[in-house]
Amino acid sequence: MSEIDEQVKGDVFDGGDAVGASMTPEKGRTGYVALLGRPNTGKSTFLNTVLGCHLAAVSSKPQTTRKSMLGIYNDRDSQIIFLDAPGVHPSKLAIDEAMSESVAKVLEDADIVVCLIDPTRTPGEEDGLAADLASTCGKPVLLVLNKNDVSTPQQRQASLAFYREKLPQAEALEMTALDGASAGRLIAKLKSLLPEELFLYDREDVTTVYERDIAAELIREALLELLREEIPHAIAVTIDSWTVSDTGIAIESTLTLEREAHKGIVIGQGGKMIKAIRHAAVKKIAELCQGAHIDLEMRIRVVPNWRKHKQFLKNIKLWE
Ligand SMILES: Nc1nc2c(ncn2[C@@H]2O[C@H](COP(=O)(O)OP(=O)(O)OP(=O)(O)O)[C@@H](O)[C@H]2O)c(=O)[nH]1
Ligand SMILES: [Mg+2]
Repeated sequence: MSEIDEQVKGDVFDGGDAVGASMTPEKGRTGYVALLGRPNTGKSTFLNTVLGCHLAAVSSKPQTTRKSMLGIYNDRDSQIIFLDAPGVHPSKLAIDEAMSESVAKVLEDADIVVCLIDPTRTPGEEDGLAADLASTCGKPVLLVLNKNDVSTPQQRQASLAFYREKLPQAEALEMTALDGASAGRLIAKLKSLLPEELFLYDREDVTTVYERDIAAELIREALLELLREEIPHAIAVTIDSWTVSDTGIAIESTLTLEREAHKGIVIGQGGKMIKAIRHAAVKKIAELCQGAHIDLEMRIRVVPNWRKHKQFLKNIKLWE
């Protein structure tokens, strides 16, 4: 089986047809919508809620999304192509620059920008950066105050006032991304703003990302859930092989750590931690792959300070 055959075998994206070559061209409200915001505002949560499946990694830690992900929302009369961007934050390392480039690309591709705000945190430097990008990208911007379930009216007012300084004309909405009905109101708003055009993707497509790349994200999600502080941020996950057979899917992956000292933490006493990580990751990947049996191998290697090396980031496709 060729590499390409292996990649398209997944149910998530039938990459058989080129974009625009759909066999059943249909028309409706459609366009590209960027999800912009500082880290941890709920961009990926919103994407998962509206797609009705767990494609994007979500965690309570900032900088969960490292690379933009495309998610396609389809309903009877619309197809909204969401671009989930990494959270906007200041650049310190090469990986931050790669993430900033990813955000810039998403804004370039967007017809409408949804700027997600987390009012539970007092606006700070990252909010300033997000507001700057939104106000200078030249695209229509919707300000969306997320986490309505846990924020106070005063917090929402303060956050809105902060963003309105740079985006005085932008329309604002409140939302709870964890709640389908609430997220649905943003969908309705977007539908009212998008033009009527031919759809670019098949109605069944949910994303253009291959299952193996989503699986790498889900392993990262398990790392973020189980490891403390900076450790998960200093790990890169790559999928080395993905073999589908009658008995299930065999996956070989590599966790690249930044320091030898992190090995012991990731493996844990008697291998307890790595077992827990594998268990959590297998559960998430099996769910993604419609309950298939998952045989997951995880190798560990150390590449000192890999987040500072542009060439390494290119090799693992974190820098396009
Ligand atoms: N209470 C509440 N929590 C939310 C809501 N939306 C997201 N969260 C939580 O906020 C945290 C961050 O969510 P993510 O979706 O990973 O945020 P993100 O904006 O994609 O973050 P980055 O990828 O780091 O930029 C997670 O713990 C979510 O469960 C919401 O509407 N209400
Ligand atoms: Mg995210």
